[in-house]
Amino acid sequence: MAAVPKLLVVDDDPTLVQLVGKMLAGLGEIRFATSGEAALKVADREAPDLILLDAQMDGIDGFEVCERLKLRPEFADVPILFVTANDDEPSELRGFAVGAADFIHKPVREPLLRARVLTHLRLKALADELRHQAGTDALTHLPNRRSFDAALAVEWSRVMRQHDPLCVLMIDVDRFKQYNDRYGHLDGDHCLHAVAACLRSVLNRPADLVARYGGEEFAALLPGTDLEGGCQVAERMLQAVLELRLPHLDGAISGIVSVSVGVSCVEGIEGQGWDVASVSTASLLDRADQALYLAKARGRARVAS
Ligand code: GH3
Ligand code: MG
Ligand code: MG
Ligand code: MG
Repeated sequence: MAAVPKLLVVDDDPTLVQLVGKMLAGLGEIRFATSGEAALKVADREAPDLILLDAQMDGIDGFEVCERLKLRPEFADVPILFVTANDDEPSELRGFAVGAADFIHKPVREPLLRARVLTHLRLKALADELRHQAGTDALTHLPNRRSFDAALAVEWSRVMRQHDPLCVLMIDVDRFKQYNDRYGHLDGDHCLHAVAACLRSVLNRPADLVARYGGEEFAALLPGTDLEGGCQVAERMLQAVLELRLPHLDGAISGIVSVSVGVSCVEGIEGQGWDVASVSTASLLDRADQALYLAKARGRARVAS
């Protein structure tokens, strides 16, 4: 969540939208919508941290807006507070059933509105922090394997829809067991931290991702990149790690830390659609692993595909 949270206020009565907006002054950046249709559009564009939603509206009503947003993973943690004139049990139950976090009754009273909004913003910040921590490796601050697998699943569905190429790199520090044996685990940790930052610095497209896949192994995901492009990125990573010149007397080359990189790619074959044997995330990862094994077997500190 950004330092200043975004709040979306939805009501088909423009006067009420303005009034509620005034009552929320200072709690965040406020966006407005005066219909369900507009609410869905603004929510999509602005990624709000909290939504105040009128239940009764013509067209798409609040219940439907809530239900539609809650079907999407990116809105799972966004609190939706219904603002409603009727406090009958069935409609409140219906609201909770479609994912409402809370109910606020009209006429809206400022102190209670602010207290409720503040409480839900605190919970949202906590949820964001937990989600971030669950997806981040504590030592290197890179995304962890869980994040990588989730990103791979998202990119995979795009590949199947749009027939864009997708590249995976497996990057493994050479002779790292000997590094720990000679320099100790603490220096080993520092080394992994430095290599991680270096790998990340090589990537320059916003959609590219490098994660700590496990131990001294990293994995990169390069959407829209073919095998040739992936091999170029892999070479840049290899060179960048060498340029760190981290001493490793038992290393694979020249007394410095190096990595080996395996590259695999999925690309549609022109006129034939997909190469069926390679069409799964498991086989994509498996082929990157096999390429990495090849790079190791050929002497390490190199790229193989
Ligand atoms: P290769 O060149 O074939 O990759 O050899 P290697 O020694 O790098 O491979 P191996 O899999 O035998 O050893 C990996 C080592 O990485 C062993 C393990 O102790 C070390 N390692 C894994 N995670 C960490 C970590 O978080 N910190 C430190 N210091 N060492 C780690
Ligand atoms: Mg209304
Ligand atoms: Mg290794
Ligand atoms: Mg390894």
